[in-house]
Amino acid sequence: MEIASFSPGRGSTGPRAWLRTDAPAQVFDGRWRFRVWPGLRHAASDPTDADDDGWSDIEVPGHWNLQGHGRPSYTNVRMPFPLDPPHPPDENPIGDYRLDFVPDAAVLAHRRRLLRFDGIESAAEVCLNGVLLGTTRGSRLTHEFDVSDALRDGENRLAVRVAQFSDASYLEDQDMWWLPGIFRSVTLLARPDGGIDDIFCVADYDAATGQGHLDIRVTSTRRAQVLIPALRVDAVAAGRVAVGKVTPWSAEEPFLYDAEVRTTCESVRLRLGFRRVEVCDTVLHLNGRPLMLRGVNRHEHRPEHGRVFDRTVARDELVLMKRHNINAVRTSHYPPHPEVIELADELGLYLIDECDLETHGFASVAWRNNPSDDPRWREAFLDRIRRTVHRDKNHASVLFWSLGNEAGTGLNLEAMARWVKEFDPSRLVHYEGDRSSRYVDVYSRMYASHDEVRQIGEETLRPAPHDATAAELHRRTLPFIQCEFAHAMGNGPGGVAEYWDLFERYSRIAGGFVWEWIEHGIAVTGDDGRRRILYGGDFGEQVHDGNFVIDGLVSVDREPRPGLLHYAAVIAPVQLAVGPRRDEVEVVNRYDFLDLSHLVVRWRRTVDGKDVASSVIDVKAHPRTSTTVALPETAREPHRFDVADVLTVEAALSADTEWAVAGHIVSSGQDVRTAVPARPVATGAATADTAGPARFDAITGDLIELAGLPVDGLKVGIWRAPVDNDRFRGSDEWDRPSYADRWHEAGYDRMQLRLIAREVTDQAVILRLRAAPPIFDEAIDTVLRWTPVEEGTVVLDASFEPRGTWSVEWARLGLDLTIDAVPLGVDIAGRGPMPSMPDNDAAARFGWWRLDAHELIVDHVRPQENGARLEVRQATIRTSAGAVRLSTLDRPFALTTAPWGRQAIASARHHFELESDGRTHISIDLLQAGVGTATCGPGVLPRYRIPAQAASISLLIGRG
Ligand code: IPT
Repeated sequence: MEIASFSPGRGSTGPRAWLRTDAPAQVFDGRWRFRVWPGLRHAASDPTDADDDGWSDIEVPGHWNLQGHGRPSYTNVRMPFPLDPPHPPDENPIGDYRLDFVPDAAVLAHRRRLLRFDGIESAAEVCLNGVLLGTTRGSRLTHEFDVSDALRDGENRLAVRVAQFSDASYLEDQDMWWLPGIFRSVTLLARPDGGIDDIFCVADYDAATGQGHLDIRVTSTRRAQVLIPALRVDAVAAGRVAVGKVTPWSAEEPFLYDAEVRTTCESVRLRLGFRRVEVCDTVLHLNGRPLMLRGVNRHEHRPEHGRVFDRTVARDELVLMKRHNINAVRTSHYPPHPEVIELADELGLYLIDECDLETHGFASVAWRNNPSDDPRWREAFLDRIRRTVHRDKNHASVLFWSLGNEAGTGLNLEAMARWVKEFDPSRLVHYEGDRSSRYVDVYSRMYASHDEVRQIGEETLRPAPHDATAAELHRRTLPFIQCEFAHAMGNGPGGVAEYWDLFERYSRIAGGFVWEWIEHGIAVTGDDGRRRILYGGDFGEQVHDGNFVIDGLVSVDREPRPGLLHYAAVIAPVQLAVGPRRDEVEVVNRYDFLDLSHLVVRWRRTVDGKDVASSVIDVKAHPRTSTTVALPETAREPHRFDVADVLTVEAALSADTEWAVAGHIVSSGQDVRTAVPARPVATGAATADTAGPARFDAITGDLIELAGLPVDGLKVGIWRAPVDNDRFRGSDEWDRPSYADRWHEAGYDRMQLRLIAREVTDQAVILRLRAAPPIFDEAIDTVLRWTPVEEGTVVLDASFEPRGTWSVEWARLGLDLTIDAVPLGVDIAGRGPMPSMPDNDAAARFGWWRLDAHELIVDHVRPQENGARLEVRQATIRTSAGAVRLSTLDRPFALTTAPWGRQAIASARHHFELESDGRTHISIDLLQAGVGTATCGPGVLPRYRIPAQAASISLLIGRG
């Protein structure tokens, strides 16, 4: 087997569209026989050998290292073996697959037959009945072999030898698990004589006239007809066919026409969406209108099955995207299973369909010998893009062909772009690595900072400098997208709303794609029988990139992380803002095509947790316009309240769609008016060690009992268990250590408390404390004044005054305490129901939320700070020993409640290592820093950082 060449695979028939046909087919998914060798030199010379020793059963499609043979391994950019192209390492598992089968009579009835492989990682050699059919390269690409002669009536033996690594690995260095095997279906296809071998159909829409046209090319020896019943089209399928007025396709209204292309021998079903994508004067247009891409990067991943496709799961994923206002997917970094493209057509998602190409490993040597610029690899590059484009060329959802990801620059990429432009001028070419944008149709970047995005937005509004190069002048004519931004790793990403403001502000900017959709954890069963989610390094890899593979908006089981909910609110296609006098709602229609008639907009007024009025308002607005709608008197007539008077406006679907039911909320807005309870009168019942329901240690002054509960506190906290973004240096501060390191260096994680003085008056117990990190001389002088008030309650006035220089910003500023009982839940009047961080909070609405214990924490695969609810005004913390109630008497606070402490979180490497310590850990934070997106991109924006500062809060505390 040849696995060290520069060439594409050999022996397959030319690439063509993946078509739905009535020609017979036989799918070979199921149990195959399998054996694995440690390297090619060990492998039996004859992969088809009759001997049954050493073979066992395996599931196809599947990855062998998720089925008990070897172990998965993860690297991001770096190659797990020496950069020695085109050679794979000697230590290179070789899997032999074998299938004995009898072809269906229906297939045998046709003289021509093809054997199709939709995905084999990384290189295969295919033999049928001892005849070598050829080899494959391009793991996520389709390969077909002509088996007309090799196929027998009766018993057949198919043998496929697969190399885990090959020359192809150098071109497939995507940030994901290395998962070898036949992981997509294998199908035997009958090819009727006079049948339809290929179709290339461009369904074009002319927005000026409303007319549709088909440009259709059919590969057949017979004459083909195209039929579109809904348009009464019955025409010869050749060249340009006018089809009259059509309803155009868009993600907002994914209108598809069922079509049939047929000869006398075969019929193929197509679902056609008429649309036109183009660039008009720096603006991305679809169907004659500007287009905004609200995107995510989607890898194919399932925790138990890797990249093996499951239609139900994939459909659910796309539905979940639609429910979260996502309208675009970059198929990072390879073409997904072909049915994903069909689903995108049906559900309405714009695609950047990306070629299976990434040579990122060469970045480790400053791109020396990068295959992208080495003529020996040229055919391999061209083969990959041809297979990508041919397979998916008939789909409305595909607006862009992407040449690949992170492959540097070079002649081979240019050649790919040229081929695409020539073959399919109806779509746009995308490639991020071409910074000068010489051979692409859109200027694309990843993780550009807010400032840079602003500059890019502005540059097309100003004349180019007189010495601008031709490339620069060309780039200035292009729309801009961020093909990756807002790295959704762990608790984050922060700063998305600020990006989106910029995307909305400049017409040149056509949106962006969050990195990334799903976390790629791998599920295994632990010794305790429980399911565990693992990441890089957990399988004993020598070279790995740890939890960098856990960076999604949804968990591995596709449960939304808070980041997804907030992203959905940021990109919501309708924005609702209640006017300051509550007399009107400003409605911004950000849809590109819809006029809001598909939505019901309702407002609701909630006073101290009770709904007091609501009604539906009539809203109409053309796409990309805004309007104001009056609110009735009941929205604002005076009402007494103790905590909050909240007006919430929600826009919901008025009818069921393919992806959500009527009533599904697309967007919401709020006006919140708050009040604070009057400060109760002191009862004058303080003693040396009690202040109403608060009891203090006679020696240390520590709080030991609160509202009848055994507690430990109060401590002053300025540190958090680092989130992933805290552990990395942001692109804005490359030259500085990460915040996690800075906090640790500065001792913030080891604060000490010194009691300066305890004063007891008949009104209050006053504790003067100095909270300070070890080693240095900064300090926070803290005064805790406990004033017993009416029956069983106490007012705590806490004030903080920093002393010294404090050169590192704080993670937060708050009071920490633990209750010696397990948490049962928390009821808040505050922003929720989901957790938020100050720069990642767009979806959090003020409300009276009842949260159960499991809702207090987010099970991040790698533990980190999480679970804060912001702007809380009242909270009841429920524990197994009873409840305590807090209300602010002035500013709101952020509340974090967890069954474990921050040190435990920070030192655990996996969620499953965390065990409740039987206590309830509570933080009442006056200030919290944002999280930013430093794992890739800029760190926390300055406005969300917290330099040392004085602050104070007054709380009323009692039994819950
Ligand atoms: C960028 C990659 O394109 C993407 O695949 C992923 O690895 C992401 O980073 C990080 O999760 S490349 C990076 C060097 C900016």
